[in-house]
Amino acid sequence: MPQSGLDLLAMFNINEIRKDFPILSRKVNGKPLVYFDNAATSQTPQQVIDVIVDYYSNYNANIHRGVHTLSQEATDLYEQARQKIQAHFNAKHSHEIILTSGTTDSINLIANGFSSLLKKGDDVIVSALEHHSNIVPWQMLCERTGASLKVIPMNLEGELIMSEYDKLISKNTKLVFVNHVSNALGTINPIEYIIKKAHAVGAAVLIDGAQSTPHIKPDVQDLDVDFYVASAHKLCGPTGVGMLYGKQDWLNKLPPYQGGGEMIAEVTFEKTTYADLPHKFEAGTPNICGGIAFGAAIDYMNAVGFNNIALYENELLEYATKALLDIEGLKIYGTSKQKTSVISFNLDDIHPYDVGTILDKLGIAVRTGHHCAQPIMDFYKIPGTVRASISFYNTKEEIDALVTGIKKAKMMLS
Ligand code: C6P
Repeated sequence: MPQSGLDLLAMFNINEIRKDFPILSRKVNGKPLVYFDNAATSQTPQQVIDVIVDYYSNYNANIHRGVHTLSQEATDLYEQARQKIQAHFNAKHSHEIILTSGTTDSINLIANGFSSLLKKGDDVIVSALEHHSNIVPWQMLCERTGASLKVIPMNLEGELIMSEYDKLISKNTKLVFVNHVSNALGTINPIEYIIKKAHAVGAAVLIDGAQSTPHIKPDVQDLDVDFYVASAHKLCGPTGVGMLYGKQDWLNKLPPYQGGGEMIAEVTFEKTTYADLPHKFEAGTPNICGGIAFGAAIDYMNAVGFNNIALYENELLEYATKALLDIEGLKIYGTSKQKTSVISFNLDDIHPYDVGTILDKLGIAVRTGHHCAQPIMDFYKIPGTVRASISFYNTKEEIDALVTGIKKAKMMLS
């Protein structure tokens, strides 16, 4: 029988979930840690920490190289992780999943690959809501090739203006790259529409899923997206590992990114031939433990359940938005109805850094500044914001602590 939202929420036992995260019981500056910097990096459950310890205690070896037992066991675990990632994103083939060092690395891999495919007169389209990681590699690509970078503008709510996108897209458009969710504002972008429109003119689409994957389970086949990228550390996995999904045809067409061990079929001084996918894009010894732990993090998130996560985080988002807006002088940036649990705000004309520093003294971790999304701050003509990014292991009591902390900061700084 299908479960209603309420049934699912009843099954979501926040006290049990919090027990999975050892760091949540530590103190910071003598106060219980309240961690609201989840969009920068998420915390790690014991189930993932155990996998990391188990790897170094029992399996540590290089992969795809050794005939010995340890190497074969480590290889099996690493390839099983790839299959977990494939299943999670619903990629057709496991070799369409390239393990990288993170979102930034994945985007650079694609931007580098397109160097030989673009020329003067071609357009590539980015959005006003991007993280620097999804701007700078493409600017560098345009400098190398002579292609032009066009920008989908945003409105005051922090949403992309699709009628402007319709005007930008043309037969010259070769590539469109937007994030699924904005890291600075939490806006969920209409990627289905963006992908359809791009494909109608024959352009490829890369979706930056760094901020969507902690909240949403994307189906890359259903989306019909060409490239989808993410970082493990935003979804309860370790830092230094991430993924690139690419359609098989595109990955076969693009040249390798880096040369080195394991990405080759045969090497002579006259000529090198490259390995098949996915190894063609995985030069050198990878982050083996990180990849295996990424698989464990995906298992963990799926055990919690993405429906549960969305329902619970949405409840926290509504609760927090209402409570924060009751604070006089507090302004929230990013007010789209389609958003994840990210709240960016400023308090009167107080500098975000000062608010963040006082919150830290109270044990509350938020991010302050431009969040690696300077064009968004320029749009609002502000130096930055305070960003509270909420995860499924946060509580209403922690939001109450944040509200009390902000009121205290306002009193001290006004
Ligand atoms: N945003 C934040 O605090 P890496 O660093 O490669 O794992 O991810 C880069 C990246 C790319 N795109 C988006 C939308 C992102 O949010 C990030 C990382 C963090 O918002 C750290 S700057």
